Amino acid sequence: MTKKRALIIGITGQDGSYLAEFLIKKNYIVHGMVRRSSMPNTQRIDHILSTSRDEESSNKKIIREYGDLSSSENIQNIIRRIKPDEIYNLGAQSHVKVSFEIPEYTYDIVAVGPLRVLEAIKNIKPNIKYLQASSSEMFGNSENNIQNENTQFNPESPYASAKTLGYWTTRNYRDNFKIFASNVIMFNHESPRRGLNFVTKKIVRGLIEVKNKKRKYLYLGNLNAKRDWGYAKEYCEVMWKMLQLKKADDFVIATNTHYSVRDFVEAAGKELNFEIIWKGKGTKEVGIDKKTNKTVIKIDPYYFRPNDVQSLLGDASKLYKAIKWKPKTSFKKLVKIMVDKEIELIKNNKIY
Ligand code: NAP
Ligand code: G4F
Repeated sequence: MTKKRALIIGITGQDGSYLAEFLIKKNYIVHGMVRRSSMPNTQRIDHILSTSRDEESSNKKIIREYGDLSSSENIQNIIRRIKPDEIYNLGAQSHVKVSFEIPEYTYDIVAVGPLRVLEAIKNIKPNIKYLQASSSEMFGNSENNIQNENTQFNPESPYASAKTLGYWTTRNYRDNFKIFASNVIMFNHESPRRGLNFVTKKIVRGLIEVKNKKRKYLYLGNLNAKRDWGYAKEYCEVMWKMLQLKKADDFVIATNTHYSVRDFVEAAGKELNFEIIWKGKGTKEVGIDKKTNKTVIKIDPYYFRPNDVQSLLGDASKLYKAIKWKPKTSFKKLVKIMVDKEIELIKNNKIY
């Protein structure tokens, strides 16, 4: 049987690396778009990165395609050459706060990027199946306490607005040009491979460094925001399942539970033998380790956003029904996975 060929855009990121491992196990030939950089940016995929460009001798490894979502020419050349069966667009400037600082760049990559890919699919090989990584951030501060596929979008950051454009572009190409194009509307998902400046990874690494006396305090922003945190490795399997359905469609993926940033600090602290209690209010609030009476958490307004989404909670029942999938990793387990792996990474002087 001929092997299926997938192109993953954003392969060096958290999700791209898990998806690549999964597709390789499924016997796919996997090509991955890697941005050119002056320093290696492939830490998360080095263990599965081929040294060969040849599909035959790549031997269950990823073939690197240098590329960038900012360039139509580049995207078209890659698609024309490798003619994939499936494209997973996970590439993005994915940090919400950063999007307020570089809105134009964020729109270019996050909103126009999907358009560039879909236009290339339409013109080069319209039977390619396309998956767009959409975001729960599109719901913003919603009037609905629980969000699903029918909840109105209310994007409140440049990132969310750009993702909303990407979402609609995907639907337009599905409806107007009959392309198999689906949106996976993902609520927050974390793992040891999460980028260092997202709050979960920052808390885990920061608290370990406080424990190891490498730093005195961990500085955070809004402690009260609630997120529906799932495990990234599980969500990547869903992406593949969505492209195996008979019809393209849009699905929310979430755990249907949510916790605050404060809860995450306490849970990660517990794994590290801290007992964190809170004193003070607003920017003067501190997190203190009850066992030593030392302050470990401080607030730095630098981490506040011009507008923050206060609560996200997903209802993924449509997905559960369509592919019989349910999340397996609880919040507590996720925190433990992240803490245990981070201790090992720090010991080995490694960053994912
Ligand atoms: P991530 O770790 O930040 O990875 C983003 C990937 O996009 C990286 O491979 C990055 O390359 C690549 N990228 C950035 N700019 C690019 C450009 N101009 N051209 C090509 N590639 C570019 O994100 P993630 O957590 O894996 O998330 C995957 C996708 O899902 C993203 O689109 C994100 O917006 C979306 N999403 C994530 C979550 C979540 O909770 N994780 C929730 C909803 C939606 P470098 O490694 O070179 O930076
Ligand atoms: O970890 P975060 O930066 O994730 P955020 O903004 O929810 O975005 C993530 O999830 C989206 C899906 O809903 C994705 F689309 C997006 O790509 C990304 O993966 O922040 C989570 C919460 C926010 O309310 C933030 O204000 O944590 C709060 N927070 C508090 N202190 C902090 C910090 N966030 C960061 N990054 N750093 C802090 O020091």
